[in-house]
Amino acid sequence: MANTPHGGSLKDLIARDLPRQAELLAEAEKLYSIVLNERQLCDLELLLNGGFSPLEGFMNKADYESVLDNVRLANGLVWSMPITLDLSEKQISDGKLQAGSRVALRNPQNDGILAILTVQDVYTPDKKREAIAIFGADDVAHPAVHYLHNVAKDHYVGGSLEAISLPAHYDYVETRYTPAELRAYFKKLNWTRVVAFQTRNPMHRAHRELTVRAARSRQCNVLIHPVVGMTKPGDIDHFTRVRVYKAILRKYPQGMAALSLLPLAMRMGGPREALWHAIIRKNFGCTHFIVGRDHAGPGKNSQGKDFYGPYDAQDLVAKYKDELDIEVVPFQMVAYVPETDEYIPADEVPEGVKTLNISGTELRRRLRTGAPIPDWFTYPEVQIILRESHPPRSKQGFTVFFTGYWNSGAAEVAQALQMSLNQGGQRPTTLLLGETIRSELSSELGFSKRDRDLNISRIAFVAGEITKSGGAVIAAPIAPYEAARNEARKVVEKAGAFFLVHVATPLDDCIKRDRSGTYERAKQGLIKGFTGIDDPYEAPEKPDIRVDASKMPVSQIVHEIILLLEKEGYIGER
Ligand code: PPS
Repeated sequence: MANTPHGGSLKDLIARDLPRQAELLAEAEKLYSIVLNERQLCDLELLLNGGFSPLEGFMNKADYESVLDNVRLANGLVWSMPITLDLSEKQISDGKLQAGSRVALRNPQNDGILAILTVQDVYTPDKKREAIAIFGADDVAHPAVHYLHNVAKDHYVGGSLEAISLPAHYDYVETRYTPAELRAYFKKLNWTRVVAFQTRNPMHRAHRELTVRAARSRQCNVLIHPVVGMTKPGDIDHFTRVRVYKAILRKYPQGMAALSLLPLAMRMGGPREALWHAIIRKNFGCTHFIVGRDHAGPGKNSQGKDFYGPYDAQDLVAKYKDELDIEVVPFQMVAYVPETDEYIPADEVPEGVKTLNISGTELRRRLRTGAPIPDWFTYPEVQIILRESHPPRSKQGFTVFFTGYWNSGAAEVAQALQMSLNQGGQRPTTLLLGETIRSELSSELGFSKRDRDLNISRIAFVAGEITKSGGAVIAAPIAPYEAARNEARKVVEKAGAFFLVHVATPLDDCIKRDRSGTYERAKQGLIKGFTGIDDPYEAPEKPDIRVDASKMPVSQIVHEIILLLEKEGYIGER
């Protein structure tokens, strides 16, 4: 038998409201509607499918206050995390929202209607108080406190939900189970004791070992229950992680473990989050839950100290143990002992015995540089998956972005650089010369500041997409404005490396070298707003390379760029 849901019954609003679906949808189409953000969408999904039982809607003021002050709902049931719907003043006045209003909630991905909320109350939270009560400090270094102050709107709207539809998913659909589905799955498998493992990271040998140890100690089956909603910014994307979990699953004895994805928006709330996670797992039918060291820890605060102690989460769940009805299995990380080639709990390592570990930072470094990752740390299958989505720099894309006066020599250098890179043949190379872009992408644009900025942002968009796909981009517009260049860097750096090369050939030399008479026509006013003549050029403050094509031959400039790319690991050994 799967565990009893928190509060006694599963609040599967989808199942409850299914008979009225058509009627609710017809009503919702006429109501004022709110398009949820990504976090609200995650919360809604778990409210609708019963993952947040006994909640049947977003918290009203009484429940919210009680959760803040007492770690309980107003009815006394243990609950640790506010589940609130934050709205702006404008949304509240546009929708004339007050007790009794009915509002449609829409999916931001496709605008589809998911639910109707019947408003109980509209209230204004004291965000500082919430930050301190829930996360322990009003410090925006904490991602959820940052969210609270910078993303969450000013008012909360409490109310009950009627379900119309769950958000559709298109990835790993076969591994997404609602609480009801997971309970049915456990029943089918005859699993009566299930220990859930929460994770937002790839799993390695150590995690396999600690989950098997937990299962052994409590005679359980294992549910790998990773969060695929929202995790800590900077985490490895869930697409990669799920491939890893699927590979890890094959490392458990046949029939011991299962995988289900949890569309939760984590808050990184340490102790309170651990309690919340335990309640959620109870709702998914699990009887046991592993709470590790520094569970859902957000890292360092703005003073450089950890927000929570390593065992705060375990201590808080222990405090509510009698009311939780899910057995928490506290676990320290296991450590690898090379001498015996085994993993044992870190606190059981005898004194003087050497252990090995690879930190997350060190793993990322090895992935970035292509340095070997030992088999004792992770399975070869996992390593292959991680390397596919984190290719070493020699396989990543990059953009070399030139800027300089017209006729500075940048175009010649750009073309020569393309030849040189093509000769190496490590990746496809795209040359985006000013004239090509002007004729292919920006033919309707002129040379006002606005048009030039738009031109550069189009180049940046294309460069970013190609860089993301592993190509090399060489772009050579005039790009006279620092802000537009900085913006281009930001866009491209989301996808890979960006190198700014300033071809700082003095204007006089650019004019002297001009055999087409373009500068002459600009001087005569036949071309208006020409860069350097009657339009500004802002030299970049911090280019990665600055060269003067009137003093250095093209081949030497190219070589300087090649040396930089080699030093940064983008070209060279393959
Ligand atoms: S920008 O500022 O980066 O958007 O400029 P860019 O796209 O590189 O455009 C440079 C080409 O446009 C011709 N041209 C002008 N340049 C600067 N100012 C004005 N007013 C202007 N009018 C036309 C310039 O000669 C470059 O042409 P190509 O064909 O590339 O040599």
